Amino acid sequence: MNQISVIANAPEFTKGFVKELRIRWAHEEMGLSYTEIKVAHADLKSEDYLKLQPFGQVPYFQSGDLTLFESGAILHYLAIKNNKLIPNDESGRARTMSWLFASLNSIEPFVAQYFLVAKYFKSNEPEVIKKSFDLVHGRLGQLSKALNQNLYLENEFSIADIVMTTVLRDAYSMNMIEDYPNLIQYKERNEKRPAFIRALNDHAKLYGS
Ligand SMILES: N[C@@H](CCC(=O)N[C@@H](CS)C(=O)NCC(=O)O)C(=O)O
Repeated sequence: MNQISVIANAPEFTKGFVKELRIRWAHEEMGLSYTEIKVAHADLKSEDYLKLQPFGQVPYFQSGDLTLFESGAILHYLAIKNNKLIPNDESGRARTMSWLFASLNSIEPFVAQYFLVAKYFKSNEPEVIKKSFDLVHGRLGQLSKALNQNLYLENEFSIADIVMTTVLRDAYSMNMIEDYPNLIQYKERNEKRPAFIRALNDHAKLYGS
C-alpha cells in the first residue's frame, strides 16, 4: 500500500494548500489507494523524519522499500509506474516534463517568494513587495500566453497540470491571477475534476472540516 506523509496539525493558513494534496490528487486520478502517515508539525524537523524527507517537509511517499520526497519526483514516479497522467509518446512525455519543471521551478518559487515577503514576513518595504509582485505577474502573463485557450499544458491532463493548478490556487488565494481569465478558467476546470474534489475532501477531513 502506498503511504503519504501529511501534517497532522498544519498551520491554519496552509489548510487546503499543503503539497501532499498533489499526491492525493494523483492517487485519486489513477484509482490508487493510499494511507496517510500523520506527522505532528513539531516533529517535521526530528532526526527520524529528516531521514525520510531531508528538508523536514511533507510530503514524503513510501511504497514497499522505496521512499521518495519532492512532490514533482513523486508524481513522476507514479506517472511512469502506472502509465497514467503522462502521454504515451516520448515527445509528449518530454514536453510534460518541461511543464512539470516550469510549474515547480519557473512559477512556484516566485509565488512563494511573494507570499513570504508580503504575507508571512510582512515586509515594511513597499518597493520590495512591488518588485516581488511584478516578478510573479511577469511569469503569470507568460504562462497565460503560452496556455492560450488550451485545456491543458499538454494535449491531455497530466501530472504537470496537477502541479500547475496547485500553484495557481496559491496565486489565486493572493488575488494574483485576476488579470488572466484563461488561467482562472484552467484552474477552475481542474478543480472541478472529481479526483481533485475527493483529494481536497480527504485533506480537509484531516482537520475535521
Ligand atoms: N519542494 C517540496 C516542498 C514541500 C513543502 O513546501 N511542504 C510544506 C507544506 S506545503 C512543509 O512541509 N512545510 C513545513 C516546513 O517547511 O517546515 C515539494 O514539492 O514536495
